[in-house]
Amino acid sequence: MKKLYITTPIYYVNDKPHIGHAYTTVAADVLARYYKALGREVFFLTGTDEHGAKIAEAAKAAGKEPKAFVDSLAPQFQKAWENLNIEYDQFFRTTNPEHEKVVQEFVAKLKERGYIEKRKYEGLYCIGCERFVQKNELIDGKCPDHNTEPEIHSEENYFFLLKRAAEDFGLLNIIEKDELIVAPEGRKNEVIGKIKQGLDDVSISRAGVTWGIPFPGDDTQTVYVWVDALINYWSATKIYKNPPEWPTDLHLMAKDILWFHAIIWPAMLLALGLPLPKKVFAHGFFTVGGKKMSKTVGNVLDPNDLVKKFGTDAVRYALLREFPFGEDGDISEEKIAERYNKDLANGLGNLVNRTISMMNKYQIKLEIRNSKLEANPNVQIKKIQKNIEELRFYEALGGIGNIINGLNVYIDKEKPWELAKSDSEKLSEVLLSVHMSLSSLVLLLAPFMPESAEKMKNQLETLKPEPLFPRIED
Ligand code: ME8
Repeated sequence: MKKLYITTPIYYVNDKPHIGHAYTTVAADVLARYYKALGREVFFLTGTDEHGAKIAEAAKAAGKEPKAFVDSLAPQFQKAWENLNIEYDQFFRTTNPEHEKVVQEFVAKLKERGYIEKRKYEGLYCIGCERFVQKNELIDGKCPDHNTEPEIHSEENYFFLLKRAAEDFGLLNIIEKDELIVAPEGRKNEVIGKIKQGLDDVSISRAGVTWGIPFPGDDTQTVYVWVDALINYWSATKIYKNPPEWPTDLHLMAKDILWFHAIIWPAMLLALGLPLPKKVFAHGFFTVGGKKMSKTVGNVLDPNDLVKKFGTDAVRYALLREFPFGEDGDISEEKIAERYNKDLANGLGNLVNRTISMMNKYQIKLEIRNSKLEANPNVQIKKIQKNIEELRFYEALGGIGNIINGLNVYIDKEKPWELAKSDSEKLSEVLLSVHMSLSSLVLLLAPFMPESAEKMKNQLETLKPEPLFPRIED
């Protein structure tokens, strides 16, 4: 079977990583780990987007040359992913010289096939978004995402003939028929609606930006950073020793960049006669403490700080348990702390601890029983697996939470401490069935909380209890 090829966006290195980047990356890691545990080979790609005006400006503001600047930032992403226990297969950097070659070849082929044309263009450009914006997207003359006024850019550029490519290859039909799955359903409908409104061709070179890959055949221009960035997914199949096989199975991202992944990228691939990604999934955008994350507001959450406070697994868990993956939501340190105490310390941690402690106290030996287990969660497990496979992480964790609560209630109902006085047979059965259910939960928890699941497994095997998630006071 083909290696499952999963990607996150490659993040801009104009600043250090924040919790928004962590969100997508953790989700991708959960999926990758889930499939690996099932024995499937997986290639999980993440990385950094290092060219373009936005990065050049940030470098200038930091008083550094762009290359030195990106070289200092890319490792910060790698470090953050290490702290979050992200098991990616390759970390892609767009300044990799081998990638530059692939991009030039890719663009040159688009030109050869007649999908690139030189045109004069004037428009409003938002550097924060790294794209031309339309007047009707602005609020009080400013980009709503970046709260800055776009600049007027007037230059001769090379254009990718998006409209022609989409029409020639029937992109609309491809998306409607799920030959390229755009998910969730609501996003698919948005994309279809936008295609039906009509597509504009895309300027794919920049005359004024020197920090980029020289445009093939015209080194007065550089390749538009978004084109350079999207090609990373293809490039990865060319430049590594143990490469994944094209096409990608899943591109994960937030809704902010779905347009690039669901329209522009597939259209470029179609124009080159390359197979399309199987699925593009756009999750929601979250605010922090009710506000859009921004330096000015001062609510940008650093994943490293959160890991220090709550531990790797609690951060991974809390991110995906706060609101459904496809929807917008809100997150904050307080919410993570609450989740931690409620679900992890009082819920899971307490359940594991009390079960093992009672097994020790009442000297219950570990043995496999054929008895009908009242607390057997098999049916729920199937449902949870399906939820993970369909990227419903929130619901999957909700299902796990229900099993945990169910087991706690089961113990309270059966009262092992009373059975110990009257019915030792039943006592063993109750505790062993909880123990067995917990053992099967380990497999489901492992993709979300790899370290804790491992600890839990060891404790269940050795019957040596230790608090998994000590309560956080304050
Ligand atoms: O767009 N909520 O990079 P970027 C949820 N370099 N997810 C969030 C988020 C939030 N508040 N903020 C950021 C780029 N993200 C390009 C991508 S790919 C070929 C090039 C996550 O650093 C989410 O995955 O702006 C979003 O799509 C991505 O970070 C944008 O990262």
